[in-house]
Amino acid sequence: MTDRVIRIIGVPIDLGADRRGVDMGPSAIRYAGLNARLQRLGWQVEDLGNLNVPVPETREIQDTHLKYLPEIAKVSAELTETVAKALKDGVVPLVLGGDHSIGIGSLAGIAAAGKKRGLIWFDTHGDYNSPQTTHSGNIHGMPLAVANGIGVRELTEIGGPGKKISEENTVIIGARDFDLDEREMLHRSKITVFTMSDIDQLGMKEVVSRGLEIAGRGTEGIHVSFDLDVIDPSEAPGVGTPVAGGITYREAHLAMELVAESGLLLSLDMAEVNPILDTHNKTAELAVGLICSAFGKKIF
Ligand code: 5AB
Ligand code: MN
Ligand code: MN
Ligand code: MN
Repeated sequence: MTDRVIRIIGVPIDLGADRRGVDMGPSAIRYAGLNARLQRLGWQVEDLGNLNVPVPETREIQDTHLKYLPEIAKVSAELTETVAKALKDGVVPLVLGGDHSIGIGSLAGIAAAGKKRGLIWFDTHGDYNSPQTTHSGNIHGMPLAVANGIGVRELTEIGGPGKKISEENTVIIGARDFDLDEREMLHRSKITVFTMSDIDQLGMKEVVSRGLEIAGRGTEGIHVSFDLDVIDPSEAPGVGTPVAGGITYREAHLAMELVAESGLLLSLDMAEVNPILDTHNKTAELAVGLICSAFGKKIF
């Protein structure tokens, strides 16, 4: 037996995205057998259930540059407290999305718990828009910027003032679709970006090794925020924002296996599973497989 505990926190939110359906992500991931499979790996699992999230039908969009801001700010604040408490309790938070606006609360919670952690953000997208640069007004395109202190105070000050990440220890892996101004802002930041082209040229093993070195340098460990849309839509059709040219099934697993081997992983988000667009829960099952790889599942 082990005293290692994973605390599951479901966040059934799709207010941050235009397309409906990712609010069902936590159910689909649990249905794919998450809890039992983690237990089989020797983990104790505490499932907190889901946070309370309003459905869009009961709300109105007030600001088209920041859709559902008050609702998302409220959910993010609750997630911040829940993640901070998990870390204070000495357990590993596993946050199930929901759209990727969950990254706001995860990262604020880690900061609120006083932890200096590196970050690896697996994503097709930069999620580095501000209310000024966004074309969509969707907050799931903003969480990394918010964590870096860019955006409105209703979001950036959740969990306290100041940046929630250290740019020098932040790495994006798998990027292939930026908005123009977002790209500019990322270039000006100290965040390291490994694009799909870097993965093609260097291979996933080298990219993740470099990413772990950067994220782990001088930190207590790392947080991984995994947006399923980083995987090619042929393998992960059920995602909020599918974009061709993503990483393969095996590259994704290799990445998580290397994360596990590093011993650095302290908390994890799985975001953007969309059961409406999925085929027979394939993407949710992939999400569970990746979570298991990240938490130490070995093939042999
Ligand atoms: B995701 C886009 N950059 O801001 C925007 O899935 C897409 O969490 C954001 O990475 C995608 O709307 C957000 C065009
Ligand atoms: Mn994302
Ligand atoms: Mn994405
Ligand atoms: Mn655009």
